[in-house]
Amino acid sequence: MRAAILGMGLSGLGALKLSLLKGYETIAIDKKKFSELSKEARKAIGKKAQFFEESKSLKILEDVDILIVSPGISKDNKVIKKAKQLKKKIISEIEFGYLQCKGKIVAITGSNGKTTTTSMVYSIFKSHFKDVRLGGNIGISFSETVIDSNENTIFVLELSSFQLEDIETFKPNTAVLLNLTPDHQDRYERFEDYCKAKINIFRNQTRFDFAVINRFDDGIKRYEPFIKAKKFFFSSAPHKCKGAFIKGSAVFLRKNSKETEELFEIKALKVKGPHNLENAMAAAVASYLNGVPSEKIRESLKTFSPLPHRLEYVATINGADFYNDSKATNTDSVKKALLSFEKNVTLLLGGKDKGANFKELEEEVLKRCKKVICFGAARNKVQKTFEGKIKTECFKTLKEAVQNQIKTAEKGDIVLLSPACASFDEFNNFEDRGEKFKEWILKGRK
Ligand code: UMA
Ligand code: ADP
Repeated sequence: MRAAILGMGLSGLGALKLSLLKGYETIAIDKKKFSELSKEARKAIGKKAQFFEESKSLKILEDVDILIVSPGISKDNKVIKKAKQLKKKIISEIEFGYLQCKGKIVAITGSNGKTTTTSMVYSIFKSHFKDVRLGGNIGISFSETVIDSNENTIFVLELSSFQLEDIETFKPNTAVLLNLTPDHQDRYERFEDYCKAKINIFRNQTRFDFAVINRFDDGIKRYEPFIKAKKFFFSSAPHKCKGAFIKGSAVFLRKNSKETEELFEIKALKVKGPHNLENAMAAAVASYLNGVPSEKIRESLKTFSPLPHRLEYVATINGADFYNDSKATNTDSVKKALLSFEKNVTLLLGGKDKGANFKELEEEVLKRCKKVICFGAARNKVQKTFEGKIKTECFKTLKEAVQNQIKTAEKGDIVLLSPACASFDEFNNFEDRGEKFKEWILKGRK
């Protein structure tokens, strides 16, 4: 078997290691030069695999049996086009990992809350199962986690729309869909195309599998009839379906029409906001369906701390609380951040526009904010949206915007970086943006 792997980032590297382990003759391809690849990628390729720069790889494709593609690579890529022309089998890295995987899979997707919910499920599972692996869009390639696994391994996977787009046989035993709201408008022409990619998570499931679904998400509703797996729901709004619901101050699980069981006290959660409560409900249902006892679900959720860059409290300066929500790169996550505060919010919006419609934020902004700070490459588009409706201020960089807030924020203010944009205009990624934001604030506090 001769496998070519396109993209030598995290996914490609995982696929390369797995391919070599299977004894395949392996060819690594990337648009970068060999010397520009990560140290780990260069080491893994070593003498065991061949490496070709993208532009020089077209000829070698004639002799390969399969092309394994990384999720971030566009369908217009010339290697993919050539492989198609040659009628070669093209599969995604997730599919490749799945073909070698013997264990049970819990896969989590949605527009927002994936990393939080996946981390919750992982921490619950670790309290109960021996061999649990975390992977997918969370920064660890699925293929890499498959190495050394067996039929007793349980995989907890965060999956993006990019990773679900091209699956063929991938079938999680439990699939969780948190919500469907606009994101990645720069990759998908229509919202429907993006939704279809996400819904693929249920595609190969049968009635012996489980689907865990948000009961009242407008985006999800129309796809529900196509789901063949056993459906369990969650919602903070009242419902009578099987799954997680709220009664009084606690979350309960309805197992069937007769039997319910208390899962956890809402107050016991350390994570903030109604969206995080729903993430915890989804994680609890997925855990119950996989046989974790409710005491262990309760204990793990109680100790689960908010992840960095997701509505993360940073510091209080002159009585104003500063929050880092750098991971909020679409309008729905910003809406959820705003819903977590009553009033007096100074909202920092901007960065690299992903094609968002900032007008979607208007209702909550007008209800809860005292001003909008527009920064970065998208600052003019943000300002145009809110000008004349609420006070706006404009800064070329996030640093200038933050330094101004450190000087001017008043007691009782909530200064919230929840940008609704990607970070790449000024930063390497959302983590870099969040770390710098925190650093400037902590320095400014002294
Ligand atoms: N490359 C080419 N040709 C191209 C384009 C890229 O050779 O035309 C090469 C690049 O030079 C680079 C590699 O491909 O070496 C990058 O591949 P990739 O973009 O697929 O990224 P990976 O490093 O493999 O990381 C991917 C996910 N990234 C994307 O989907 C963009 C990671 O999610 C994931 O953690 C990782 O696989 C392991 O599963 C990150 C992400 O940003 C967190 N995801 C997006 C999001 O959350 O919004 C979807
Ligand atoms: P993802 O991995 O889907 O990007 P994260 O858990 O990293 O999700 O959170 C990303 C952003 O979305 C953060 O700003 C977070 O506060 C917000 N968020 C988390 N859960 C939800 C949810 N269920 N609905 C909407 N926004 C959410």
